[in-house]
Amino acid sequence: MLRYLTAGESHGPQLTAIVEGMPAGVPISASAINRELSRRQQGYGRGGRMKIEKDTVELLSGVRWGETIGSPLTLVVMNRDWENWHERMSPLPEHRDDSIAVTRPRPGHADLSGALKYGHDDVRNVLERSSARETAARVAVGAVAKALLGEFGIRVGGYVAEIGGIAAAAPDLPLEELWRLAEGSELFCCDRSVEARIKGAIDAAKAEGDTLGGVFEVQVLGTPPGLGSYVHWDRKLDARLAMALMSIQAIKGVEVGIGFASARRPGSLVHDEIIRDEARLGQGAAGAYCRATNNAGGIEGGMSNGEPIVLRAAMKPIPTLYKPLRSVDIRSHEPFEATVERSDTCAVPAALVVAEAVVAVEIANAFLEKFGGDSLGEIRRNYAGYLEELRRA
Ligand code: EPS
Repeated sequence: MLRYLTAGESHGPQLTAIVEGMPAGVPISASAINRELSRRQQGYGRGGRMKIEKDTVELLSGVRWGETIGSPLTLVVMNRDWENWHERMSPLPEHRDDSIAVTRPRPGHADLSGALKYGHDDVRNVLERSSARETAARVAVGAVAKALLGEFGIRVGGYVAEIGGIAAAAPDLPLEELWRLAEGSELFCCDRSVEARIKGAIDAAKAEGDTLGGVFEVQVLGTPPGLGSYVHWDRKLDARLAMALMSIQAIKGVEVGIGFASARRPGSLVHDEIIRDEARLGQGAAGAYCRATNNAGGIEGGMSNGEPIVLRAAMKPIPTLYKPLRSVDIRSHEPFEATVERSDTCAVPAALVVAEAVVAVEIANAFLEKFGGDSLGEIRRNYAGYLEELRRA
């Protein structure tokens, strides 16, 4: 089983992730991880903090001479902004300074519930960890998972489908071409014709002190049928993927395949007919069974069915606004209207990169559950045996 923990505050010295369960022999390069970290920092609509940070990973354990050795990996991403926060985020009691306490919770953030839950009267103790800065650590972990999946021809990618209510349609092209189109876009979307409109909407939101959310789609190509299981609720692949996506800061909804639209159609227009295509034997992982459509988004009964896995997620607008929303000071109990923390106007493209990472981790975990071994070679043997069975099925 692949599992990980992250630690670190947004303005603390560093983010740390420990990844346990990676088999030995998987090639890992810091540059591949850094590529993902850099993607997460991009996207039109980011704020001032991204000009300070230049995220790169340090591999402190579990990798030797470019390959995993089976022991836990330690991944570290330093916070450059820490330079400006040494005393304000110091672990030392002599640096306590009550005059800098944050007492004004922002609507939409973890601020108020977090302060009530942990008994804090300084909201900074909440917002430092609830901040989406933590997602840099998850993207580093996701890059490791992508490296493992890549050894078996499984690829994870995606694009932004909508920002601020403006849809960016994906042309009818193979998914990997759509990923390439998205890669060349500042908005990570595949429809150049709406880019100027979306950027204009982000600029207008920024000028008004407002923020914008959106929708993105993540796809997984090359999964064999049978990842996850129908036998128990917490083994269902769709449930695990939905949890992973919902765990990303600001995500409010997840769909698998056509998702909510399936509730509005009769069954005959939802379920994907099963066909056989002998020409597919020997190509990729799926065997000869395939589907006429992919409304299920590649998952039926909590298991992958061999079609591309298709997930969509909705991100709310970032709640740190320059435009005032009503709130109440937690010490004076007085209402107030304005609170300003530096913020992004739109982080939907960044959230897509985080989503790819958390999806890659869940798929890698399900893959290791089914084919797991202690080394890449052992997993390859297990996987080859299953593919052989699929070819005969
Ligand atoms: C965030 C607030 C901003 C964002 C941050 C997430 O940080 P700051 O308060 O330092 O300006 O920049 O995102 C990141 C630091 C990042 O790496 O994505 C928040 O409140 O969630």
